[in-house]
Amino acid sequence: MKLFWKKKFAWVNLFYGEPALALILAFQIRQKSRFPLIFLCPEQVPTEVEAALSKLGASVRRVEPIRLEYKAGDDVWNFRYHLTLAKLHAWKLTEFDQIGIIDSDIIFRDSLDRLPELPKAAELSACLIKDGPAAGRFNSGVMCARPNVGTYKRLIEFAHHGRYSKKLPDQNLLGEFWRTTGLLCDLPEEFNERRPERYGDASIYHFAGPKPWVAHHRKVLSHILPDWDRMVSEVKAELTTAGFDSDRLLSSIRTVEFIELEDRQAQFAASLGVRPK
Ligand SMILES: [Mn+2]
Repeated sequence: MKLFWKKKFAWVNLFYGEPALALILAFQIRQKSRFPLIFLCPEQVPTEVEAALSKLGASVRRVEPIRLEYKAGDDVWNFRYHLTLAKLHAWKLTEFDQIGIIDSDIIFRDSLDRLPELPKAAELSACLIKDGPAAGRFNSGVMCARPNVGTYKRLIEFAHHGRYSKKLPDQNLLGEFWRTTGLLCDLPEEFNERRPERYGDASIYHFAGPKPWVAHHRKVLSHILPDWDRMVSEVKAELTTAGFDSDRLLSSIRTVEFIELEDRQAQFAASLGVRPK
C-alpha cells in the first residue's frame, strides 16, 4: 500500500449563505467519500441549517471574513465573490495533511477518494484552463492543497498587497500566487469537468456555466438532470424524515430564490458605490 493513503484528508467548502447546495454537497460526500467535510463559514449560519448539515455528516467552522478594500474602477465581476477569500482559512487546517477545496456547484459521478489518492508534487493542484481568455490559469472549483500556516500568512499578505484581478478574487489570487512560485500543477480534467457534453467522462462535474437550478439553463443540461433531480429528491426525503423543513432548506435552488440572491448582490454592490460589469 502506498504511503499517501495514510495521509489525513478532508474536503473543505466555503459556505456563504446558500444552504441547498451545501446540503447537497454534504449528502454526496457522505455517500461517496470516507473523508470528512468541513464548511468554512465567514457569516453566521442559521441553527437549522447547521443542524441539517451535521445530520448529513458535515461540520461547520466559523471563520473571520477576509475583506478586501475595493475601489471604484476595480475589475469586479460579481459581488458575492467578495466572501470567497475566506477560503484561505483552509490553509490553517493543519490537522490534515491534505485538503480538497471544492465548490458546491458540483456533482460527483463516482467514488471521490481517487482524488486524495493521486500523488501530487505541488503545494496546490488544480485543473488548468486550456482555452478562452483565461487559458493558462486554473479553475478553483476543485483544488488539492497542503495546509500550512506559513503559506496561509503569505497568502493573506498577497491578498492585501499582491497584484491580481479581483474579478474572481480567490481564483485569481491563488493563480498569481502560485504562478510566480511555479508550484501549481495539473489535476486531470475529469476532476473538474465544466463542459456539459463531457459529463459522461467526468468524476467531478462542475456547473461552472449553466446550473440545473436555474430554470432557463436546464435545457442544455437535459442529460444531467435525471442524476441531479434524483439526488435533490433523496436529500429532501432524508431531511424530511429527520424532521427538517426540507422545502425551506432547499428552496434556494429554485429560480425565484436566485432572483433574491441577485438582489442581495446588487445591494452589496450599491453599498460599495460601484457597479458590477
Ligand atoms: Mn463553481
